[in-house]
Amino acid sequence: MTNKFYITTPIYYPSGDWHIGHCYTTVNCDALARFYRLKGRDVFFLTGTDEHGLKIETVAKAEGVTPKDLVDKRAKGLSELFTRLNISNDIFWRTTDKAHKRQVEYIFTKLFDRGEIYKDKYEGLYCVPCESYWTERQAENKVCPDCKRELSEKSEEAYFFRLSKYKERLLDLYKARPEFLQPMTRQKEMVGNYLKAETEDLRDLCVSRAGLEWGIRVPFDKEQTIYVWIDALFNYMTALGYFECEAGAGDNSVGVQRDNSASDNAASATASKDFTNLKRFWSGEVVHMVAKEIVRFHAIIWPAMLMALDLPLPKRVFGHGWLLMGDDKMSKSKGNVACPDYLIGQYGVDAVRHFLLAEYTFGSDGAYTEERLIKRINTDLANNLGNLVSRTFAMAKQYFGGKVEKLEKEKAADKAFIKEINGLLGAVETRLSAMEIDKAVSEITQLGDKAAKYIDDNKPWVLAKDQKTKGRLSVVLYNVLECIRVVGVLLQAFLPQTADKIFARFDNLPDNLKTFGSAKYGLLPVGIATLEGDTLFARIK
Ligand code: ME8
Repeated sequence: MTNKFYITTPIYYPSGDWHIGHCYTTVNCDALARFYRLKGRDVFFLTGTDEHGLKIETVAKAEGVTPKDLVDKRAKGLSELFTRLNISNDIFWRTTDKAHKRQVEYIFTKLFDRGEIYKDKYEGLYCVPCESYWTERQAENKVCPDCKRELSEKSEEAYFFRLSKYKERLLDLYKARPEFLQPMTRQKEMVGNYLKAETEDLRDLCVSRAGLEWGIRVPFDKEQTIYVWIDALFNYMTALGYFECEAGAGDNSVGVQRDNSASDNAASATASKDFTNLKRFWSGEVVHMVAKEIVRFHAIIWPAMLMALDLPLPKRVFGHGWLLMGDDKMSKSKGNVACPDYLIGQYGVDAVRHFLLAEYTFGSDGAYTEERLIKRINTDLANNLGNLVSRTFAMAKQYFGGKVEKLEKEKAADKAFIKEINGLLGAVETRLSAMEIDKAVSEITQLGDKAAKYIDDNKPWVLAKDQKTKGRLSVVLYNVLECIRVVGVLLQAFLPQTADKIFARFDNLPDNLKTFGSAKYGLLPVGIATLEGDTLFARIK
């Protein structure tokens, strides 16, 4: 398996307030990025903003600012929100970046030169908010199949991409590499609705708009602006500087400043990456995480464009479900959103992260309510994890003066519990490779439950009553402390702040006992001090 792992969120439209839907995808990608980094893989994690198009122009006009001012402000807001959420992205990529623009112009010209793009006249039904054309058959009652808003008639000269040509190759792709598009339900939707639709054939795609100010112009026809989705999809490669040499930037590096903010048009990136080698991430394991409404763009249009350029395809597109408000998708254009900053302020970063990771079956829709969030925090974090840590460290203090002890060997009766501790990393990894992110997290909370049961079964408070069972008492506590340390090791991928708080309860825990290699029983040194600390998660009333 390749060591390079490149994971992307969609690049988000800065056309409205950011909400927990955007955080949902990003936190889940963050868990994967962190997990594989801790596994020792070379990871690149992209998120960012998709800043061109009519929608942005319209919002800017309504707010009385320039599109550039609008996107600068909103991109900064999102990048700062992600910092507050402890997102470990390596880059915050923006499509108004000069390096992106230069590469998109180059790609469009190359597709035209290859005959993959041609000029023609377009007449059809258009959805302004989604920036998509629909046919009469697709759009019943002239309503957009995606956002359910009214479509308008539009006729224009435009450039077209020969999408229809790729129908068979896309079907072959799904057949040969079923992992390319997951979950399988999305694959069935793509085949049934677009690739083998009973009603009509896959049609060529209109890839430019006349008279749109805010976008990247077609380099050889300045009246035309490149369709925002083409501009946006290629961000996954322009961020790696993939076309920089060919586009004439003169070297193989990303043509961006590398500071850590998105305040101007700089991309944020971690200083440790070897930037001259970024391009190579495209030949590693590439995973695009998106929600289901944009699967069509990522699993049909995107691979077809890559095929047209004879470029390697991503390994996997995963289309997760929606957070709903009632029965409706939570969405900025509908305004029915939950505000991440309010939730972070109210419940804390890791509580919000945990909710977004654990509450919903990854891949399916789920309704959002604050009550659900509170219940999830109380069950998994306050009652399970928080309680386990408080109880165990309190007993270590009470019975052994705050020191790790192990006065005898473990017994045969401990084997099952130790096996669970040793199996945690593997169980989590298996879940993650199947994109069962919620289940990966529940492997950890389930181990917390097992530890609580182990304590109840072994009754340390009874063992403590008799000097003769002090040795056994030390083993029982040692086993649970080891379980907590191993849980901390795994939590670094999901709840990094909580992992640090757990580690801080052991005095000067060596760094080598925080690595994935140390996620096994028996490494915690005897004699290390156990410290007092605040409750990890308070119960919410
Ligand atoms: O589509 N539930 O941007 P966008 C779950 N710019 N996820 C949600 C969500 C919800 N209710 N609401 C939003 C775009 N998301 C394009 C993408 S990519 C080349 C261009 C998340 O701001 C989810 O990841 O509309 C969804 O696909 C994305 O935000 C849509 O973001």
